[in-house]
Amino acid sequence: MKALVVIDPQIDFCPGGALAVADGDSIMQPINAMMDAFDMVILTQDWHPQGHSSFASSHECAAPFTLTEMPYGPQVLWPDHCIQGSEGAAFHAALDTDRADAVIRKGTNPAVDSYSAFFENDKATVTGLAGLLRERGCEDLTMVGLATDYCVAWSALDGVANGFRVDVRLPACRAIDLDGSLDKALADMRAAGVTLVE
Ligand code: VGL
Ligand code: ZN
Repeated sequence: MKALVVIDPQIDFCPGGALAVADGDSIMQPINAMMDAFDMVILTQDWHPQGHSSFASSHECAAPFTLTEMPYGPQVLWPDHCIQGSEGAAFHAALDTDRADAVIRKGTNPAVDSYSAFFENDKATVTGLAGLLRERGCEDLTMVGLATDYCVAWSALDGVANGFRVDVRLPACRAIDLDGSLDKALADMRAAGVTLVE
């Protein structure tokens, strides 16, 4: 059984959004075209409460895209984005969401960010996705979405760590690329046994 895991295909990560990823909207149609080849389609949705601790605006004198230290490790501070119920948190209109078997929302704990579809950034709190996939007999995961170097990479690495076979289809991903983060993410995924498909 094969699942397509579509990471954060949301308005705020597309041009014009609060944390826009260059060309992010261009992956929606290619992702739609992939869906029929899979037994399951999972969507993740970044879903933060107002005042989330990953927002620069929640910290005094902190600029977006700078680093801070959280109890669970280093954390990039982001512009406010994907606020629960906001327009920017909605799925991009060009994505065919009807085919989705499940939607995993993440980043809801105000104190902990959550890049990965499996774990919050504390590496301890689970989303339940691994259990869902295992119970459905799914062992092969294909990941696409936004952003390659953050939520896609962290999800792919945690997928492999959870014992799934994972490939990432790079033409259906787009990156933020902050200070070399894309090269690092690609190297980390390769080293962990994620198959990168050009
Ligand atoms: C993401 C930064 C903050 C992502 C989510 O989807 O890659 N990046 N929240
Ligand atoms: Zn976020």
